[in-house]
Amino acid sequence: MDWERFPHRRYNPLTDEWVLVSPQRTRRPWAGQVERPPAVSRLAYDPDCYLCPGNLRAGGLRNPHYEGTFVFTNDFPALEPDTPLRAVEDQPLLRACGERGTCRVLCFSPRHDLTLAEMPAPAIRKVVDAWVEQVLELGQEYRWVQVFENKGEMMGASNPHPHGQIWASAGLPTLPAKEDAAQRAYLEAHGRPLLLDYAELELQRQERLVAWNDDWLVVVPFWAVWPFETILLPRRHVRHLGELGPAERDSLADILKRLLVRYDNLFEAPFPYSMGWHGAPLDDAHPHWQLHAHFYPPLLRSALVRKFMVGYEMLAEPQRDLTPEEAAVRLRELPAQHYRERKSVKGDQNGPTAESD
Ligand code: H2U
Ligand code: ZN
Repeated sequence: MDWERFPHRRYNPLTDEWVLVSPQRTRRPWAGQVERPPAVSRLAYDPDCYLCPGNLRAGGLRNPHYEGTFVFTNDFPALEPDTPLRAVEDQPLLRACGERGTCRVLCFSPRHDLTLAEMPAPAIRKVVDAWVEQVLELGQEYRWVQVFENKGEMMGASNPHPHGQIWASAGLPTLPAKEDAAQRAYLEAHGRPLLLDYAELELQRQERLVAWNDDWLVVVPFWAVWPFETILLPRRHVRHLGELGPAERDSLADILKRLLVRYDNLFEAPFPYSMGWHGAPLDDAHPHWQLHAHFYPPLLRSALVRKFMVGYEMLAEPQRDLTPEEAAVRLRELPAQHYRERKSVKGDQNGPTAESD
C-alpha cells in the first residue's frame, strides 16, 4: 500500500488505539484561527516572576538564590499526601476513590530568559540529574512519578521561566496503565520489551528518525497523532530514569538539545509542547517496561497555526494529514544550531520571535 497517497489507519501498540492518516489532504486551504506570536522574554531576571531566584511566590514563601536547578512543592497542588484512600463503589455507575500524592515544581535554570533548547548541555545535564533524583525519591513512596514540562502559552504554561513539574500518585493513572498493559502483553508474547524492539526497527528503517546518538534515538512514531510528535527512546533496555549511568545522562542532555533546537528551528520561534517521561513504576521489577519520553507539540503549519483536536477527533478518533515520515524528514533536515544563536552572530535580533507587545 502507498502510505503517501491514501487515507489509512495506523495502530498505536503502546496504548492499543488507532489514528486516521489522510496524506491526500495536506494541500487544502487554510482560513482558520491564527494565534498571536509567542512573546519572547529577554530578561535574565524578572522581579515579577514567581520562579526567579530570591523572589516571593504566591502563598508567601521565598525562593532561595539558587544557581542550578531548584525544586519546591507546588503551592497549589492537585494531589495531597494525606488524602484518605477510601473507595466508593457500592453503585457500579458512580465509582470514585480517594487519591494520594504530591506535586512539585522544578526550575530548570535561574535564568528567566532561557529555555531547555538554549541551555548548554552541562546545564541540561543538571535537569536530567534532578529528574532522576525526583523519580528515585518520590518512587519510594508513590507508585507513579510523572515528570513533565508544559512549554509555551499555547500549552497553558503559566510562566516563561524554564520549569517543569513532577506529580507523584499512589495509583497508576490512565495512560501509564494502558502502556503498562500493552508492554506486559508484548513481553509475554515476544519475549522482548515492546519499545526495545521498536527502537531497533526504527534504527533499521531510518524513515522516521529525527536525531540519534550512541545511547538514544528520537523518532516521529509510526502512530503519531500530533503533527510533529516525537518519542525519545534508549537504545538498550532501561526501565526507568533511575537506571541511567553517568555517560547516559550526558548523552541524554545531548539528544535533548539536538531535538529541542530542531523544534525551535522548525518555525524559527520558541516551540511549544507538553513533554513527559514514562518509566517503570518503582514498586516492582517490571521487566516489560522501557523508559521513554513523549513530546506533544500543538503546532501544525507555522508558529501561529495550531492543530485542534476537535470534531472527528473528539467523537471518533485522532486524525492527521502530514504523514509521520514527512514530519520526520522536515525535523531531521533542520540545522543543528539554534536560530537565535545564528541570528545573534549576524547581529539580527528581530524577526518572528521579537516581543509581540
Ligand atoms: P505550568 O507548568 O503550567 O506553568 O504551572 C506552574 C505551576 O506552578 C502551577 O502548577 C505553580 C502552579 O500551581 N505555582 C506555584 O506553586 N507557586 C506560585 O507562586 C505560582 C504557581
Ligand atoms: Zn523568572
